[in-house]
Amino acid sequence: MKKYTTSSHWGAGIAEVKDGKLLRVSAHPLDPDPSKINDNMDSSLYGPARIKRPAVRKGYLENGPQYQNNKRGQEPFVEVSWEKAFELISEAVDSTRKTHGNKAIFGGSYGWGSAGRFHHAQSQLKRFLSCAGGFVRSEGNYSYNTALVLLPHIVGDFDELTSTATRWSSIARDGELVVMFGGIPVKSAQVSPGGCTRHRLKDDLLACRKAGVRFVDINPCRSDSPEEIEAEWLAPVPGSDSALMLGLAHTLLTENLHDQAFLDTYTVGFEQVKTYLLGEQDGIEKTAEWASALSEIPAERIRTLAREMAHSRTFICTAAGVQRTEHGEQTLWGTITLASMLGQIGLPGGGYAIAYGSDGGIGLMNRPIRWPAFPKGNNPVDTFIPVACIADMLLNPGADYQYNGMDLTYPDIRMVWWAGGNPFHHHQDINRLIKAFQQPETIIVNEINWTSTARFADIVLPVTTTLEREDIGAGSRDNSLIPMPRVIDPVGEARDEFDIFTEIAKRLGIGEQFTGNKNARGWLEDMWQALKPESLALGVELPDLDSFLQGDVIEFADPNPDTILLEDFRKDPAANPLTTPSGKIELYSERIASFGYSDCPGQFSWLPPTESLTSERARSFPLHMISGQPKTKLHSQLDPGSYSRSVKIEGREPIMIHPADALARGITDGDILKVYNDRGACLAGAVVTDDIREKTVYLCTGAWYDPLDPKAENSLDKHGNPNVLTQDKRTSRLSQSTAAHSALVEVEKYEEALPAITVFDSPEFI
Ligand SMILES: Nc1nc2c(c(=O)[nH]1)N[C@H]1C(S)=C(S)[C@@H](COP(=O)(O)OP(=O)(O)OC[C@H]3O[C@@H](n4cnc5c(=O)[nH]c(N)nc54)[C@H](O)[C@@H]3O)O[C@H]1N2
Ligand SMILES: Nc1nc2c(c(=O)[nH]1)N[C@H]1C(S)=C(S)[C@@H](COP(=O)(O)OP(=O)(O)OC[C@H]3O[C@@H](n4cnc5c(=O)[nH]c(N)nc54)[C@H](O)[C@@H]3O)O[C@H]1N2
Ligand SMILES: [Mo]
Repeated sequence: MKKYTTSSHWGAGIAEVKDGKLLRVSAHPLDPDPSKINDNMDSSLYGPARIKRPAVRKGYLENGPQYQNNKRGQEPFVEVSWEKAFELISEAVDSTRKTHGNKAIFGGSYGWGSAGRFHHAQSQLKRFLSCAGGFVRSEGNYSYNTALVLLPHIVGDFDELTSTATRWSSIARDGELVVMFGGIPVKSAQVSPGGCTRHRLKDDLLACRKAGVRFVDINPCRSDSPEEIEAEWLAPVPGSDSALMLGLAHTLLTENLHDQAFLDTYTVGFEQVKTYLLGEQDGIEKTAEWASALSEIPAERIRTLAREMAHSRTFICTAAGVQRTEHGEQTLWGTITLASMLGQIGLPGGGYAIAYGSDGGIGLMNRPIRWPAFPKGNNPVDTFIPVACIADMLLNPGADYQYNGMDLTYPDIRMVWWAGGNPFHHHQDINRLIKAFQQPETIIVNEINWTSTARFADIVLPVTTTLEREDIGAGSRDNSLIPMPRVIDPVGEARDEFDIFTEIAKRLGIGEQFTGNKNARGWLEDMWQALKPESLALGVELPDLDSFLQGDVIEFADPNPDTILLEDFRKDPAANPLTTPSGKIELYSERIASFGYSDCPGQFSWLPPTESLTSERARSFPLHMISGQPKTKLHSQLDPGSYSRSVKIEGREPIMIHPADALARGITDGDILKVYNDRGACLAGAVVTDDIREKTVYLCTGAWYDPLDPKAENSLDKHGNPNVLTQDKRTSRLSQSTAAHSALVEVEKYEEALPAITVFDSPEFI
């Protein structure tokens, strides 16, 4: 047996290979808290869902491209040679750009793909499409998009702020109280884009607890935060965090517990906050009682918590998931407003953080240098969409919409090419997405597996996994270089994306432009050489590329172990102004106010959600569904793997439900439920537990969409994909982010014979 170090988004691992076959990927010995997601690797690598050969949808092969009313997802596929696939694709790219221009090609291709600096699927596709004349791109992400758009207006660039996030070590040393909106899901921090060598969050949290730091977890679900931190659990109505924050702020104000000196020196707009809290703007005073009615947290606890926060060194952390709700911008503006009133921003152990726990790096580690990347080239097309507008764009060509102060128009898309993402995993309201996916003339998907997205394509290209190609691994917030040697031969006829795009580029006469006259090894060599001088300056002498690939991780020193967010700004705000219009924290933003968006006014506000337990709609669908990240996989990746399957109930994704809600519906633990609303329905396996608040259910994302009848409209999903239930509505016109966590459903026991899961088999071929 041979062992090789390798990397994935869930960390460095050891690939164990015998007779050319992967036996398993085991934990890296340096990792104190390795991810079990690795346990899926061997079982999903060779399964029937693996794409073995290029394939074309029958109707597309017979009739060619057609605009609108396609039958994607309903027809069998025909396996073809690579040569035939290249020919069809070259024709489609060329005719699309000649007839409709390059702005008819959508290459947004959102998704996580795999670790590795060179074989990054999205970069490969984007470079190719740029060379071919350009494409419509997407902006932002599904993760923390409101932060990406809102924060530059009110405090600064989000990526900059996360790379200077206060370290947990600072909280252990100087903090007393951590108030967590959305908890601190250690399962989420097992994942880090590009990988990491050590998973640190659990140890860092335990160190805080040992040092006497107290935790309050404001979260409809208890079990997402580790038990060992002994957090007090407050379970609000999902989507009510902004109301709760206003109630806390009202207590701080009316009991004179706010730090007026901090507010005067470092912020603008507190006067507006004050008038809003006191009800002078809308006639509603945002008292603890008012907040309690919306959040169901007792008013007295809201008041005492506000006092505890004012009298302690307090750190507020808001999980990314909390902004993935209607008006999600407000939960972040609220976090910053509250932290400003406490006046501890920039002090050790105090202040705030956004998206701690969403990533194994934030607040824990940083990269020592900017790792090299495969250059995407210059895209000559400047049309883009906010990433979550994909279905809106495909369904409404030519329609006007607003985004971050801009008036934009949706392009008329004729060709979609996806590489490294799974929109049938990540997008909301899959039944609407299915309609959107019938619009374009051609859809091409590069994939490892027969995901639902691949099943809704015209041309499907099988690509290699990280274990079948060589690469340089490095996490975007990690301090190590991780070798990624090729450890097995490609499965079936799978090819590397670089190789695929090289072939198509040649046919379009842009071969040299795409390859830069280098093969994959040549690119890797150049990237490796580029790392050498900077590494040397940090005291690390890199070996040659071959020795690295056959060797082990190379760790650098932590570049900024003592970071405290906005420390310099606090010390000298005149010398270190923020990048906001005023140079200060903007509790009222004239710029945002000037956009005139009723769904995102110029200051932190409570905007009642249309889908929540306090909305009218709860009469028809009385349970709030949260759809967070799955512990056993990364999104939809490795869903056919053994660890992912081990938690399923009769093959269905588990759904958490409170004992009272279960009892009222005659449901017992282990029952299969039909989860439904007016957008769709899916099956899921009941986990009856008081770790979830009443009237709330929790169905993780990640189960591959598996329709009972692909030809029926709004078919039942047999497997448990929450996105057949979520709404395809944005947080606001400001950021146009996903509001996935705002969804109401009803559940009932599924009494019919259980249909078999078929999405893990290959589709029908003729
Ligand atoms: N309801 C609900 N929906 C959500 C969320 C939620 O909280 N609730 N969360 C959202 C968030 S935060 C995110 S980031 C998204 C994630 O959504 P995605 O990033 O789209 O999900 P993944 O399953 O990671 O999809 C990656 C795909 O790339 C494929 N892949 C891996 N490596 C390669 C490669 O080298 N080449 C190619 N061509 N393909 C490759 C994998 O097989 C997989 O199908 O989901 C979002 N959706
Ligand atoms: N194992 C694993 N780890 C992952 C991923 C994965 O797929 N699997 N995905 C990665 C990605 S792309 C991302 S963006 C991050 C996301 O990381 P997070 O955003 O931290 O994860 P989520 O599970 O979406 O939500 C976080 C918490 O918000 C809580 N929550 C939901 N709605 C509300 C609400 O209305 N109020 C309050 N107070 N809490 C609420 C949920 O109960 C959950 O505990 O995770 C990353 N890590
Ligand atoms: Mo994400």
